[in-house]
Amino acid sequence: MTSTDVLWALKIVYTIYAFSIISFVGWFAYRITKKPESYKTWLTPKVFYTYLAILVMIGVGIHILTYNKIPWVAWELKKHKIKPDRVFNITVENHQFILPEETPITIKCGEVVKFNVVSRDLTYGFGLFRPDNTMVFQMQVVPGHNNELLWQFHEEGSFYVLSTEYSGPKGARMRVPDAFKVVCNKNVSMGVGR
Ligand SMILES: [Cu+2]
Repeated sequence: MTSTDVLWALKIVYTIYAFSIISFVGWFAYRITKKPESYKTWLTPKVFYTYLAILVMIGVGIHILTYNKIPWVAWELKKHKIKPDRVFNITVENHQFILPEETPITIKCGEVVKFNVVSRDLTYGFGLFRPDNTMVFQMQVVPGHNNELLWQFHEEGSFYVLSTEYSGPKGARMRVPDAFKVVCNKNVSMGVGR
């Protein structure tokens, strides 16, 4: 499954789910505006709570079934067991990303890299994007914490960094063009060159 397929599936699933929840609110509005004498309805408390229970089960179910489809969640779940090949310590301050090396920073295909992003003031986002503006991954950068993300690149190209979290009007300009460059050596990826 590609990320485009995943996005489509998620859009459909969550649209249906959102409408189910809206119908729940609709039920409440219907009940509250009705005159007490006309209270005979098939929508009894029993039906109401059964529907609520089903919604909760579906909601939890969607998360359990899809967590593996979101590209960075699998890494998130096993990252404590993985030793990265390279670590990039990135600082964010005054609406600016401070990268540890001169850009573009070159990464090899297959290398496990850890992005550790620390904010000195606001909550930001750390997102990595392809030149066609599709997203590779993103995470929230909360001040006072080590915000870590593990990644292994399998695609060659140049990637830019953009904050994915609202941090005031200046946040929209938090873009580092060509921040990372991924180089895939065909021999290495075929297991010959090492
Ligand atoms: Cu969620």
